Amino acid sequence: MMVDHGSSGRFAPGGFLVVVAAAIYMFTCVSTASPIGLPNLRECQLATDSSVIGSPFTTRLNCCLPIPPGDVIDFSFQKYKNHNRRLRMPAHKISSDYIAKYRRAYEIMRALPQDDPRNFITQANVHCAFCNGAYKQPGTDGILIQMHFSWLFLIWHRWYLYFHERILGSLIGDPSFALVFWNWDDQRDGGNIMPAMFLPNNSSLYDANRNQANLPPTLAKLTPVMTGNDSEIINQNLNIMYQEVVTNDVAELFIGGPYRTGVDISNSTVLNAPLGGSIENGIHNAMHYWTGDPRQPLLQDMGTFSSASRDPIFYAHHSNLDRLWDKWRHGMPGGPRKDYSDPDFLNAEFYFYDENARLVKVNVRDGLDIEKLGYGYPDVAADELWINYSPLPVTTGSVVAAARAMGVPEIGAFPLNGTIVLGSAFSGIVKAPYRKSKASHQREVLVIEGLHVSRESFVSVVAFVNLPYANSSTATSSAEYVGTFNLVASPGKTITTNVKFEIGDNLKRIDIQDEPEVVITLAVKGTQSVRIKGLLIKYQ
Ligand SMILES: *[C@@H]1O[C@H](CO)[C@@H](O)[C@H](O)[C@H]1NC(C)=O
Ligand SMILES: *[C@@H]1O[C@H](CO)[C@@H](O)[C@H](O)[C@H]1NC(C)=O
Ligand SMILES: *[C@@H]1O[C@H](CO)[C@@H](O)[C@H](O)[C@H]1NC(C)=O
Ligand SMILES: *[C@@H]1O[C@H](CO)[C@@H](O)[C@H](O)[C@H]1NC(C)=O
Ligand SMILES: *[C@@H]1O[C@H](CO)[C@@H](O)[C@H](O)[C@H]1NC(C)=O
Ligand SMILES: *[C@@H]1O[C@H](CO)[C@@H](O)[C@H](O)[C@H]1NC(C)=O
Ligand SMILES: [Cu+2]
Repeated sequence: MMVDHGSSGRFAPGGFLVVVAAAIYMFTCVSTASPIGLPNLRECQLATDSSVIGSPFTTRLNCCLPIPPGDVIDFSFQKYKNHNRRLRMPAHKISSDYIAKYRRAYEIMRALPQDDPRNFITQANVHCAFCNGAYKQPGTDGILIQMHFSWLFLIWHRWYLYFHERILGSLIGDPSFALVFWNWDDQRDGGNIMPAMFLPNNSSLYDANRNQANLPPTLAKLTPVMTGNDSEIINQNLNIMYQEVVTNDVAELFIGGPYRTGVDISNSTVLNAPLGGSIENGIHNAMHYWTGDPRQPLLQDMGTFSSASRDPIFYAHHSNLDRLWDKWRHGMPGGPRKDYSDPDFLNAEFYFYDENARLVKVNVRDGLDIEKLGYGYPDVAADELWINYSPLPVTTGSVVAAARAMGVPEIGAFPLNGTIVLGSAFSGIVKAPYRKSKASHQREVLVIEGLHVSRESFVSVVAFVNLPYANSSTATSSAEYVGTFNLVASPGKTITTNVKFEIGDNLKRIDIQDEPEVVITLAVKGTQSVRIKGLLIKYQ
């Protein structure tokens, strides 16, 4: 049901449908918690994006990985200790010599035999295999492994890039070779366009499957729907960075929620998927969407997980996410922030191929300190622009009374409100708990409960407070903007998850932090129907 807020009045509630909450709320209980372990690589199945009937893409979905001869190696720091430290530079600032070296490394990688684990397509298939359901979680009845939507997202991709970088370096005989990072968050010094090194069509760094409307000088847009002139886009980008990286300062909100053996993320119709963190659900998916080719059914290559890392720009994109995790951890005002210390996080294990084409076993714990892994990032002066961004509100005072008069409904926590189908935008009045109950270490958090999406095409849900007339192209530069949940397409699959955003900082800036109720608006981009079970504001 699509409803245009603009035409039906400033505070119109939007289209929604409350379905009787008769459905039984099902949890898949995991009796003994345990970390995600290593799959049996001999039990591989075709990855499951294949329901796009008639799409030529279906033939590309066997991403089962080769099993090299010899024993699996345990990762050790010792082995890598004497190599040069690898400094990852911003893609828009490296020399032509460096670009030539980079091209050469990818040329050699692309030319390796197909059954070589270091071959470019096999490297890309590692992502497909662990993100599109080729392998099962050990100790379960066939629940698939999924390296997105949880606390494993950042660390798994860090290890993925770590070995990819070592392979490239080894192919050109340069152990100090480092990936570049795509500095799309830089809104001042030229990082926020597609980096020139990936553009020439005669290079190993080129990929034809990109959005041709987003070539330079088009500015990167850190949410999928963004309008305005360049300076407005820059302010929106800065606030998106501020909201995702600065105010979401606890591990669950930034890194993502717990993912343990027995949890099914891959195609969940019941609420047992953890949540992705702000950086994953927000900019990470937004930039996959922005780069992917709208001429392709699933916005390949970057726009869907099974093909994303067939574009060399993928590794530069993820390198910036990795940099921002490190920045979040060590470089924010207010002192260092904490990763998880839960053993089910620290002891999760993954397989990767090393530069000798052998299978290596790594764990989360060993990957948390990039110094120990032998690489690093330079300071980026333009980070200060988003760290110190101070979004101004566009509203004055609470709009709850006016919204109520216009018929905006009260929405409570599940199960009281059942299933709500969001139209193009949905607004509800939500109770805000009394602040005195808040402990100093706690964050005030909006929980979008039981958000359910089928993944036939890209979907985005943009959240605002105190802005009941917002829609998916409303500017994200003001203090009313809370955050965005983006989801790349994966046909045949669904996801049901709670989405959380820190909102205490927003409420203070609007000066409605003591109000007993606030108006929450969820604006939807995309053609898929999006359902939620309830809205809740709490401290955690
Ligand atoms: C590659 O780019 C050049 C311009 O730099 C253009 O003339 C040529 O048609 C392009 N080739 C392909 C295959 O796109
Ligand atoms: C690739 O094309 C560019 C122009 O777009 C040209 O300057 C360069 O020499 C070409 N390189 C090769 C290896 O053909
Ligand atoms: C961009 O738009 C804003 C708001 O409409 C306006 O104030 C500003 O002057 C515009 N800037 C440019 C460079 O056009
Ligand atoms: C549930 O939603 C309805 C609107 O359909 C609203 O009137 C009611 O107050 C809500 N109840 C709770 C407990 O949120
Ligand atoms: C979306 O909201 C903006 C204000 O945030 C308004 O200017 C615009 O007209 C709205 N668009 C639609 C389609 O309602
Ligand atoms: C996902 O789950 C739905 C509902 O249980 C099912 O119909 C569909 O076949 C599943 N898709 C895949 C790819 O397993
Ligand atoms: Cu990924």
